[in-house]
Amino acid sequence: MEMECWVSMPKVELHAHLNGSVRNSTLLEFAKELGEKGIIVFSDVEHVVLKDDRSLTEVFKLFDLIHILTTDHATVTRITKEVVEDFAAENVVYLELRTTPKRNDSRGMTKRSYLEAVVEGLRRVDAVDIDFASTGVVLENKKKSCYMNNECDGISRKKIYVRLLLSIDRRETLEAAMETVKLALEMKDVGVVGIDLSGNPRVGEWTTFLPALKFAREQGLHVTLHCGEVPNQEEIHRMLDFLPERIGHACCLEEDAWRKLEMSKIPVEICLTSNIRTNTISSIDVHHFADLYNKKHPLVLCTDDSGVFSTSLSKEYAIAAAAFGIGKKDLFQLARNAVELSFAGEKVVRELKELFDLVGKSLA
Ligand code: 6MZ
Repeated sequence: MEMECWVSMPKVELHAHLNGSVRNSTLLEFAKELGEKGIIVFSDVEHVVLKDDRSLTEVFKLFDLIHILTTDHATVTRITKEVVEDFAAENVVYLELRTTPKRNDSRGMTKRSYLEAVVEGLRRVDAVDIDFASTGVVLENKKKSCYMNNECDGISRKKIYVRLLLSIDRRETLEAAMETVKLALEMKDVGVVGIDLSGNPRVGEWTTFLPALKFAREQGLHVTLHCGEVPNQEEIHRMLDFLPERIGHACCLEEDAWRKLEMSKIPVEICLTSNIRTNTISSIDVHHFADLYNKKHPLVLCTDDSGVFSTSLSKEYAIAAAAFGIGKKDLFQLARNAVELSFAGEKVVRELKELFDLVGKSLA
């Protein structure tokens, strides 16, 4: 099927890391600037940024590099704006964007000021209309908005809903994680809806963060965990016992953990290209997506790090269609079902479903 059909379909993105979703061209532009200032050697960085196949270990080395390139408020604002506009351009109608608030004393950056820079990026989005605040603030032109330009009358614009998840990095201390959760609570009115636990799965113990995750949940924040990116069965079991509202990846589950996942019905954020590129799954035909999909387990297709893995949500749909033989109508239904898995709340879920139903009618 033509790529265009996956691009034009409305989609929901629930697992995208901000710094992993930066365009290569933007990263290279930053690298050039830092190279000219003598802070880094441009050619070394260029080689790493443009490399295509990476192990999981190499991916985390690349994130350290990306973080060097993106550490100041103006840069964080710019990448946020670009990432949202890129997702909107391929008709992602709801984006739950996650990022790790970072403190950087040398730049006068606190976790709070980092997050404020992200929110400023949302405010600067101008290529499309954006709804990013849970209180319902919509920044839009006076023009009517709709999800696809080509279906509208030329005056209308695309619209994207954006909500934020704050990530706790497994390298952090419990104290830093608590700071992130408290920040999330303070920033609920600019669309922060939950907490994610991510970072190098071979680093740290997830139990370190359990008090912060429990606190988040008690305070009404939604929680999603990266679970089973490496085969640590003890951790996988304990994570599933915690009953997070969603988990990311779920790649390395042995039989009893797999059964536990199926029984629990915890929705899974599936990142096909990421899993294949990092060799977490050996090839697409043995990917657990097929089993979950056939068993009607709640799941959603996601990009993870569209910049780092040179992918897009449309490509992920195209890959699923080709690898598992799923037709457009069924993948449209999968995208529509994913609306229910968002952390955005009833009103947004209702509005998104209406939008999907409107488009669905035109497909029928
Ligand atoms: C685990 C990942 C990840 O937060 O700086 N991250 N954590 N597994 C993955 N699979 C490949 N991909 C990204 O975005 C980058 C950060 O997201 C997490 C890592 O902590 C990475 O440093 P932010 O915007």
